[in-house]
Amino acid sequence: ALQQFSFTVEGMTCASCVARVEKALKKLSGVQEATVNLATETATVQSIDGGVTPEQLIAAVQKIGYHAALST
Ligand code: 9UX
Repeated sequence: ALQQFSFTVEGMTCASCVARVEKALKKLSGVQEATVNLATETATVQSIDGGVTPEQLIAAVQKIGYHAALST
């Protein structure tokens, strides 16, 4: 089954930023879909059970230069 994660992504200023973040997320193990909303600064990821963790998703976003954190 799929699990869904949502978290905040800050520091994006254009549509290419969005594409960069989505691409980085989709590379991770088990990720089926990743959608980033620039206006709401939110990423939503669908991943297969037992795949990537939220911490790994956030680390991948930070690695390419954006600020990511678990939503509160
Ligand atoms: Mo747009 Mo984002 O020109 O890092 S790609 S600002």
